[in-house]
Amino acid sequence: MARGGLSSSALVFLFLCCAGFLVSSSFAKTHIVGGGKWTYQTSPTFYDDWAANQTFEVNDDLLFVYAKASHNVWVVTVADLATCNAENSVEKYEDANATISLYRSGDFAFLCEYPGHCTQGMKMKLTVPEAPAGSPGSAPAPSPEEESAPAPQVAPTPEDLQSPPPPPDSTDTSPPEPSAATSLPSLSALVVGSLSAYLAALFIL
Ligand SMILES: *[C@@H]1O[C@H](CO)[C@@H](O)[C@H](O)[C@H]1NC(C)=O
Ligand SMILES: *[C@@H]1O[C@H](CO)[C@@H](O)[C@H](O)[C@H]1NC(C)=O
Ligand SMILES: [Cu+2]
Repeated sequence: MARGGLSSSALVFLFLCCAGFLVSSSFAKTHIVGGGKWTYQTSPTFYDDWAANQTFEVNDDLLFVYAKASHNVWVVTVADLATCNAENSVEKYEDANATISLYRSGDFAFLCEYPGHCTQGMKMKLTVPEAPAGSPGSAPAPSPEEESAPAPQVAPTPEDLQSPPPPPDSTDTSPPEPSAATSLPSLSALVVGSLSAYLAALFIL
């Protein structure tokens, strides 16, 4: 009994840490812009294309990876982005590896303000969809054909579905998929699961 105590509490600790990490990470994600570096691109839509492939939610973060004094990130309007006009920007990130919060739904536009960099592909616009109102009832079951969340983005292509489709009966035990669009069902399942595991472990102790 006493010998088993240590390993059981260690197990509970590990489990709670793990569950806490998953819960927090399912609330706000950090998207590494372009999947790597914020730098020159041959295609002027390189970062737009990357963004169109992401599932953004309000309060997610963007991480721009670049070295200070090589590039920067200035926040502009979509209209100014079209002409690479930085002069109206009031939000300017100059330090390395800028983290920028997508604190609201709607359009965001970013460019590198160094001369010529925007026209060499260092620009990006994206849209954060509105959070579904009354989330519990809004997006309980992911439909197999496409996401049901209101997403004014480009239509998903077949290649978008990189993970196997969810089982048709999505009741309790959906796996905590970090990139899944609907985090709420799996989140509550996770909370319930970790609570019951915790109680079970207490009982064993
Ligand atoms: C979007 O994601 C799919 C699946 O991972 C990938 O094949 C495709 O190249 C991506 N498109 C862009 C523009 O990144
Ligand atoms: C920025 O991020 C890159 C990639 O993670 C890392 O190699 C670099 O050291 C970071 N720079 C700073 C100043 O944190
Ligand atoms: Cu630049």
